Amino acid sequence: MILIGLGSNVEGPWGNPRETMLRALRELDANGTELVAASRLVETTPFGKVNQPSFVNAVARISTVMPPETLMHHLHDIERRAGRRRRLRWGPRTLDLDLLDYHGLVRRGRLKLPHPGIPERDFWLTPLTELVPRWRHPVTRRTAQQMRSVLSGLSQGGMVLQEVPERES
Ligand code: PH2
Ligand code: MG
Ligand code: MG
Repeated sequence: MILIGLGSNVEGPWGNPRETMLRALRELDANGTELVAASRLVETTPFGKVNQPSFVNAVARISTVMPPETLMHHLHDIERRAGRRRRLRWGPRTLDLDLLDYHGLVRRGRLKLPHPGIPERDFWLTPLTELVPRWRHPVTRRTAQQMRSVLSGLSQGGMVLQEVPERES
C-alpha cells in the first residue's frame, strides 16, 4: 500500500489548515492518484520546532501506478499549488505531503523509504493506528500501535525510569 502523511499549520490560498487538508485529500483523488481511504483530521502539537501554530494532520492511503520519484514530484506540485514557499526545516507550512510507505519499499538516498520519521511522530502514528491497524513498518515489522507504545514509554522519561546501578566504593 501507499501511505501519505498530510500536515498543515498556516493559512494559504486554499484556506485555513483544515480547509487546506480537505482540499489536499481531494487533490489526492485526481490526476493519476486515487484516494483509497483517509484517517480523520487530528489537531496536534508542533514537533521539533515547538514555537509555531498547532498542526492539523492526517494520513491517507492512495493508489497510483506512478513510481516513487514521480509521485514525490506530484506531491510537491500539490504543495506548491497550496501555497508552500519557504522550506524552513520543521517550520510552519501551508501544506506538507510526505511519502511514508510505498508498497513496503526500503531504500536510502535522497528519497528515503519508509519515511525515517515514522517511529517518533505520534502525529502520524495515531492516524495510522486508526486507518491501517494491520499495517507494519516495513523494516521493524511493528504496527503503528506498537510504535506508539514505544514512544509513550520513552516520553515517561528515561531519567525517571532508568535504574541507576549501585556504585562500588
Ligand atoms: N511536521 C513537521 C515538523 N513538526 N509537528 C506536527 N505536529 N505535525 C507535523 O506535520 C509536523 C510537525 C515537519 O514536516
Ligand atoms: Mg514533514
Ligand atoms: Mg515534507
